[in-house]
Amino acid sequence: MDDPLTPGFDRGFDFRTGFGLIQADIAVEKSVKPKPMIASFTLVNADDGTDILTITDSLQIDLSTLPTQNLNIRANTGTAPVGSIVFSLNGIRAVENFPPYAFAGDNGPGQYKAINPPLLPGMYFLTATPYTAERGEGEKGKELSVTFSLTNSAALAGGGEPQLQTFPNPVIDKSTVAFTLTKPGYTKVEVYDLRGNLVSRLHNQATEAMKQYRYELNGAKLQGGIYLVKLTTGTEVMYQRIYVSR
Ligand SMILES: [Ca+2]
Repeated sequence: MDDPLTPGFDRGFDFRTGFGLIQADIAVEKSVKPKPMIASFTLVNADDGTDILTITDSLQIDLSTLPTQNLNIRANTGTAPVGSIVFSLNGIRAVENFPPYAFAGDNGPGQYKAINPPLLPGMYFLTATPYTAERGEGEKGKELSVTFSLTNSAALAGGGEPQLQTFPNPVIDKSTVAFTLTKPGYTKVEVYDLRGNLVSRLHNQATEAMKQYRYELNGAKLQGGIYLVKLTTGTEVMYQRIYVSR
């Protein structure tokens, strides 16, 4: 009866029927404004913009079964308007102001950028928090957090190479050195300058396979220039060149 679509609906009080005193349904809708929320996460193919799968909590994803390693993660929102979404993936923060809301950004609907460097096997902690205004400002909505793990059964079966990454690179103040082995064993990860001087030893211990190890590299203590991150296992030596920017 208090429905503006009802024929003869009167916005004021109707002395004849007593109806239409206030538009109660509209008043309630206005006072209980829905908060922005994150409904789900989707792993997307950055090559062709298609959805691969929904990332649910505790999901284990085998990278070798995916159509591409160029991946991005989209946060899907509820029906309430969203001003921005703040992502955190293993502590790496990203803010998206425009849909689609993708961790690594996009050039418009279906044109996703790939997460770079690509995600290595390991455990991931993903949170997205919606806000009513841009840049993570305004009122905070309902966040969604999931934990998922990435594996690579093909690399494990093939005894593939260890993976070593430093990001961001160039290093300005703090960067993360991450690595994953395909075979377990005693492993060292060290940073050298170009004259071969040891600058930092990040890791020196028995190491599990298919587990991502991460270390913080404090570039603020280093002079600007080129350095080498050296990973040494029982059978392999691997280098990554990094640049410390001043
Ligand atoms: Ca976007």
